[in-house]
Amino acid sequence: MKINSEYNTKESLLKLYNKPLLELVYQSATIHRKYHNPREVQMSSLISIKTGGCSEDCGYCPQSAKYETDVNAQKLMSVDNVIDQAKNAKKNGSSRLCMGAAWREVRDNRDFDNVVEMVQKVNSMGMEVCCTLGMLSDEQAKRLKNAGLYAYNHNLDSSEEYYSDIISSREYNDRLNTIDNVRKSGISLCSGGIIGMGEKIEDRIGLLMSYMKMENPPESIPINALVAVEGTPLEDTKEIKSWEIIRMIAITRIAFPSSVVRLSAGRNSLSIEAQGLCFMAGASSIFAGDTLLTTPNPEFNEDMEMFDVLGLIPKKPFQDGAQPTSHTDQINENKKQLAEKREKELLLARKNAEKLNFQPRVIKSVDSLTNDK
Ligand code: SAM
Ligand code: DTB
Ligand code: SF4
Repeated sequence: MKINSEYNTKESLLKLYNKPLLELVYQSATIHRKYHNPREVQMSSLISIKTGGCSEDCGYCPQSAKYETDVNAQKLMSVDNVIDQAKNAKKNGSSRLCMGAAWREVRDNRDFDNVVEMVQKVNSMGMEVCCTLGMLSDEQAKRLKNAGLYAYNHNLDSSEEYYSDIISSREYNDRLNTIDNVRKSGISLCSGGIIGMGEKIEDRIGLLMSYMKMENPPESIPINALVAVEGTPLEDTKEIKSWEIIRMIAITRIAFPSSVVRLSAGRNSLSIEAQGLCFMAGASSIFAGDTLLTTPNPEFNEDMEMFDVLGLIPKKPFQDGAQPTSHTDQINENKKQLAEKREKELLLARKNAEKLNFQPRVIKSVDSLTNDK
């Protein structure tokens, strides 16, 4: 069941949100175990393949070039480096890899060509590959799908009403357009939001209502709690209480019974008990590893202890959808063929020069040409 039509209005969702906490958790846990294995939690790893220097002004984000934070802008990581990190993540039990780039939008350039290659290689390792690269055209979405991308993450982050309070460099509709392009390409959609940015409860409900209105709501809904970072406009925002996260997870689970609800950023301030209630309420995924994109996350060993204490088991890949096939990427293939052709031409030219006994002119050193000595 994609949506729960009992809760497809703002009023019904608000009433649900305000239910006595344990009643709410009991209701969401009941739905959760009907649609999911309650012991399974997916470990997903994040790699920040392109960090910092982003032209957008998202008020929560330490990677925006508009704010002075500790994040230094870096170039796109190399394909080899990404694959090494992906192998390590797989070895540690992650079945999904999410590659994030601090881009406003994807551009058709060499960096994107490399991201396409990363997608092909990680998919061939048998992991679910997810990308979050900013806005995407329909052609770019098709190219990623062809390369074997499993999911695309593009968050609406809050309600349409609250959006302009946190971001001025793009509009809600821009996000919706990318979501549309992802949908048209057939890539699985991961889209959710952040709570604890100073929004009202109605804005949290508004975020879910945006997904309710979709013909095809997201298969994956990450719920992030704001990680307030020094230097960003939201640096002094008061941390939200764990039960607000639990409530948000519970209503998301009830409203979208078959989607995967992800307990995402903000786990560093949650006890094992609080996280346990999040899993009970319907979360079935975490980001594993001591760093999210740029901010801290619980250590791998702490999470292993938590899995042990709570009796959780890591979820295997492709339980909710088949592994995509990676097809040849024509742009990268043409580039490769051109490079091979050039290499052959160069080799031939060298051979011909040797045949003609061509001796390159030896240029005398500058010293020997001067009369200074
Ligand atoms: N640039 C791309 C974009 O904005 O879609 C991809 C990367 S962006 C960092 C991915 C998501 O990270 C954002 O949509 C937001 O939900 C989340 N995020 C960023 N900074 C955060 C913070 N300080 N606390 C919680 N979540 C955050
Ligand atoms: C999502 O919703 N949360 C993740 C993932 N999708 C890309 C990112 C969280 C980022 C938290 C801030 C940081 O580490 O920079
Ligand atoms: Fe850029 Fe994404 Fe951060 Fe916004 S959230 S500033 S688009 S990296």
